[in-house]
Amino acid sequence: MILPFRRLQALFVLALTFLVPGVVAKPIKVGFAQTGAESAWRTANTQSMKSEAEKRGIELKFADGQGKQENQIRAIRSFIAQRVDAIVLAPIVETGWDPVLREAKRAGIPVVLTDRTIQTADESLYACFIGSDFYEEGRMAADWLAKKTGGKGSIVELQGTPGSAPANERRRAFADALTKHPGLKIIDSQSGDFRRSGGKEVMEAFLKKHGRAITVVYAHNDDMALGAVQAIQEAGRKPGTDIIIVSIDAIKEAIQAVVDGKINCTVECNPLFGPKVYDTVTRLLAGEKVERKSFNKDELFDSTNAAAVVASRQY
Ligand code: GZL
Repeated sequence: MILPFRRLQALFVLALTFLVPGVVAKPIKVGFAQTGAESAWRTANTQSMKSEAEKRGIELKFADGQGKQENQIRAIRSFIAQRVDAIVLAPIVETGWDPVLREAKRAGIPVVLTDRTIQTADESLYACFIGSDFYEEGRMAADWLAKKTGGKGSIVELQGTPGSAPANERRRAFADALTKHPGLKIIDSQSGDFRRSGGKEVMEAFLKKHGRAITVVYAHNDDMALGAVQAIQEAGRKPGTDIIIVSIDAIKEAIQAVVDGKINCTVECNPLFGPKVYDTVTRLLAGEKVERKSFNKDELFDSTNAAAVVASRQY
């Protein structure tokens, strides 16, 4: 296997640091293009990436995409110009990445996708994906709901960011699972963009439009679920009792809401994978082969287990 020049260069420096006393390895330089700061999950993910880089002495160039793909593309071009050793990308949406990832490939800079996946015909444009299995999360949420409701209910769905892998997969998985339960129907579905304010506003509109017909909320993330809790309370109804709420992320505030009976179930989507990302980057730069897809372990929290874990939750 012929390694690209930059990889050989990195290996040469690495060898030098072991063979020649006093020669110190230059820190790995990583460019990280984050989606934005739309939710508590995202804040925890950013914190994990920043604190772990600091702990390992990795020079992290951090770019906040502020919710826009063009900002992330601009950041990747800047990382290429700065000749970083590796690029980490949490792609806000699934499509439109090939041109800029081809530029990174031409520059010999490996790209690691974290958190969200992309759609591309050219699988060589990125080295690997590290994140959660969104389809499995949607399936777990639907199966839990079917058991909780005996397979009956009128559901309003709060979707995540349009075009994003988590929104697409969580919606598809939930709908697929519901085909086994004809008594469970999605009566309305709209994006709250993974934001608490978005969840509240969309839920207020749903309550005005459907009133007491709504018996279930399925939120693609906890921030929107917590916004919906607020809207339901302001409408004089009891979240978690009058309306069952099923969500995803398992942020600490949502698990506390499960303990308080305001949210009924949240499926974990662990954001604390900074260590796994940098382990993978280090192995890539050493010329090692890495797993193409590495899924984080996610579990489900409801009234049977939330109280036991809430105090120890790290995000
Ligand atoms: C999932 C992540 C989603 C979270 C949201 O891995 O992409 O984006 O579920 C976050 O909270 O905004």
